[in-house]
Amino acid sequence: MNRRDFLTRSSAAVLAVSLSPNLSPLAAAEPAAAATPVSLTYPFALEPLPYAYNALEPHIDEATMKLHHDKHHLAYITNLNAALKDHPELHTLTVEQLLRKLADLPPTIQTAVRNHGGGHLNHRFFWHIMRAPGVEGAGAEPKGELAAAIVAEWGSVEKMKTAFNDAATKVFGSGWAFIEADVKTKKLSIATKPNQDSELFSADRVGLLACDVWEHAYYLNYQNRRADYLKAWWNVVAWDVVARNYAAAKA
Ligand code: MN3
Repeated sequence: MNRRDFLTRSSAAVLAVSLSPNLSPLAAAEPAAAATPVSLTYPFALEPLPYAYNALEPHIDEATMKLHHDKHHLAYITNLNAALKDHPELHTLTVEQLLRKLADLPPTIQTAVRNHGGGHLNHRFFWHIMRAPGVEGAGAEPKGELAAAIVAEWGSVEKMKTAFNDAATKVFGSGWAFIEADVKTKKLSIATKPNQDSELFSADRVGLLACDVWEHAYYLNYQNRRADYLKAWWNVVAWDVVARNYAAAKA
C-alpha cells in the first residue's frame, strides 16, 4: 500500500467509525464500507442527525441542535459546493483530501474550502461523537485501552476533562477543541483551532473527539457561559465511538 492509498484508507476508516456508531470494531477497521450513506465527494450533502434534535437535552437543547445542524452545517456544505462548482477536477476528492492539498488549490477558492470544507468536516464528525445521555454509555466514563491512554497522559479522566475544558475555554472567539492520537505512538493530546480549521484531516494524527465552541453551539441555552456548556457537554460524549476512533489510530 503506497502512502496515498494509506491516507485515503485511514481517512475512510475514521469516517466510517465516526459515521457508524453501530459498527463493530472489526467492521469499523475495514474501510471498504460500501454502505456508507454519505456523499464523500462533490456534491457534498447534509446527512440527518443520527438522533432526534432533542436527544441531547437537557445538555444541548433542541432549538440549538436544529439551527446548528439544519442551518449552520448546511451553510458550510452549500458554500463548499459553490466554491467547487466550476472546478470539476476537484470533484473526486473527499473533504479531507481537499484540505490536505489546500495550498495547491486555485487561490480563488482556498479560503472558501478552508472555512466551509473545515466546517463540513468538523460538524460531520461532531454529530457522531455525541449521543443521548445514558444511551449505550454516552456520558459515562471511557473504558479499556482509551481509558488507559487518558490516564497515562493526564493522570485521570477528570484531569483530562479539566485540561480540555481549560483549553476550549481559552479559544478566543470561535473555534474548536480536539483530542487526537498520534498514529505512530498512539499518544493523546489536546489541540485547539480557530474558526473552522480542523484537526481531522492530518495524516499523522487521528481525531478522537471534537467540541464546537462557536457561540452558535451553545448561546441559546448558555448565553455567554461557555464553561457551563463545556461542563455539560461531557454528558453527551459517546465514549464507545471515541474508543473506536482511538482503535483506528494506527500507523
Ligand atoms: Mn458549529
